[in-house]
Amino acid sequence: MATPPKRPCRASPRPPPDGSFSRRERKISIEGNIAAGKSTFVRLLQTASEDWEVIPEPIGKWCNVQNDSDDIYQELSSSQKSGGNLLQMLYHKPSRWSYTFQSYACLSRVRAQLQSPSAKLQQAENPVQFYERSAYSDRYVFASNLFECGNLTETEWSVYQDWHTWLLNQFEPDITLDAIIYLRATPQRCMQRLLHRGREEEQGIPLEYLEQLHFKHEAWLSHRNLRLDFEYLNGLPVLILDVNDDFKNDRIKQEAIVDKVREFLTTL
Ligand code: UDP
Ligand code: D5M
Ligand code: MG
Repeated sequence: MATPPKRPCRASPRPPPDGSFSRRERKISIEGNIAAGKSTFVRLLQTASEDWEVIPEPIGKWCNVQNDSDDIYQELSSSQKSGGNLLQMLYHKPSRWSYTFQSYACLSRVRAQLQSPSAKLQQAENPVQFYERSAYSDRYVFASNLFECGNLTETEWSVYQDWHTWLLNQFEPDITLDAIIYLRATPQRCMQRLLHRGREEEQGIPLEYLEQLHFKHEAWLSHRNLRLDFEYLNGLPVLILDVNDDFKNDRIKQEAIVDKVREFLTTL
């Protein structure tokens, strides 16, 4: 007889009344500053195990916002279909676009975090979904910093926090994370990688912005002294990986990193 799985399969998207809900797959968010190396890291994880699935950040959507449910939209040519570039708009005029960006970023993160595991992952023995960032970094790193810099007004920040808390609570436990992996690099190293990557929208980002985001990450995931509205986040296991030295083209470093991830998973 087959041994029953340690964590029973998800039968319905809602918890049973006795609160015994659990899902098989682990959900782990990969956090870190802009250009720290998250996408490079998740691509590495994707190839490291059949049991691991990666959900990248939906940056393509932010750079080309489209309304494809609109009837008129269906009749447009592809050049007419090209929508707004919200990331560019955010960097160009943050005081105008921060709130809009945060609404769309959060919507796309929640959608991503609700994504069911692929058919392949459902067959896996120890399935893990790795997300490139989460709805929590949206709020506790980016939105919070934009507010402190005056790019979200008091009213926008209050409204945002209100619906963010409500929305995420509605979708618990489906979007609840099991752990976080924090890729830590100095703001200077991130700036170097950002320039090397050459994403057009980001070329005017000053070092100061990366420093602000770095301090937010540190407070949240290293010192763990940020006040968080979601109680469970305070006790969430966090693996900190130093990625200041290049790992992209170094097989030995990559193997060491993957080993650390495997070891971390055994502790969850
Ligand atoms: N990169 C690098 N060495 C590393 C990791 C990343 O040169 O060890 C480069 C990568 O090729 C890219 C840039 O740094 O050009 C930013 O990396 P990525 O897009 O993975 O960062 P993210 O913004 O997703 O954290
Ligand atoms: O991040 C992708 C890009 O998107 C980078 O310029 C930061 C930006 N980003 C991501 N999430 C947010 C939120 N919530 N607010 C503002 N800006 C955001 P990368 O680090 O390259 O993966
Ligand atoms: Mg990325």
